[in-house]
Amino acid sequence: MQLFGHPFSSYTQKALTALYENHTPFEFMMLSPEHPDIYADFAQRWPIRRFPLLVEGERQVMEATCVIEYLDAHHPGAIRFIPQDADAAIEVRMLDRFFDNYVHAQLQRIVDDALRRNDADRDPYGVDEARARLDTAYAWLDQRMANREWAAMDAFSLADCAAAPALFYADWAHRIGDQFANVHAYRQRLLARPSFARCVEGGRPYRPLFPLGAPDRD
Ligand SMILES: N[C@@H](CCC(=O)N[C@@H](CS)C(=O)NCC(=O)O)C(=O)O
Repeated sequence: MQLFGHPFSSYTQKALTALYENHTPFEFMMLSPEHPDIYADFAQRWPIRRFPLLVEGERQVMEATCVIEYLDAHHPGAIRFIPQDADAAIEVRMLDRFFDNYVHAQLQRIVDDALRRNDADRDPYGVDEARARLDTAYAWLDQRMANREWAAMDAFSLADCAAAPALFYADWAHRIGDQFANVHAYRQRLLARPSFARCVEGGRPYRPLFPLGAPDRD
């Protein structure tokens, strides 16, 4: 199996967390200017050019959630990312969507805006909207996590793979308020999880790339 991605990319980290959880063997295909051939292969395989992308034989899987679904179906390990029970699986997928749409996508709007070179291309209205949505998401999550260790079904799952990089970077882009103690505690549990801690270490050398300035913590 090959995983195309970059160690500092949040969605790559989502897939890597699942791979590391079960010690699943794979080859990392580094997408960077130093490896133009790998990037050309990736771009030819997936013209949308969003990573990660998983390749196994003739099969290729786009979208981090689907990569994890694929791993769970074809390379199952001790940690099952999707519960067998249909209702439990719905809850896990629901939380995965929450983290992708209402945390991760909002943080990406803020980061993407900061990456724009020209002030004329900036979208302050959109950034304010993203920040407000993050505050709403933090508040909802804080209540949900009041008596929970993991996001869904009392076990580490796809939802936590989604949560880890989303909350890690969201806090950098739009600080999680001190009043959301349950979200902070959950983020710390995710950072302490060996699989995600490995992702954070892998991305550490690239922190100068963070356009808003990576804070001196984590
Ligand atoms: N919906 C995709 C999002 C992937 C995504 O946005 N990846 C970012 C890196 S974290 C990317 O490919 N950025 C490159 C670009 O926008 O050109 C998923 O879930 O995998």
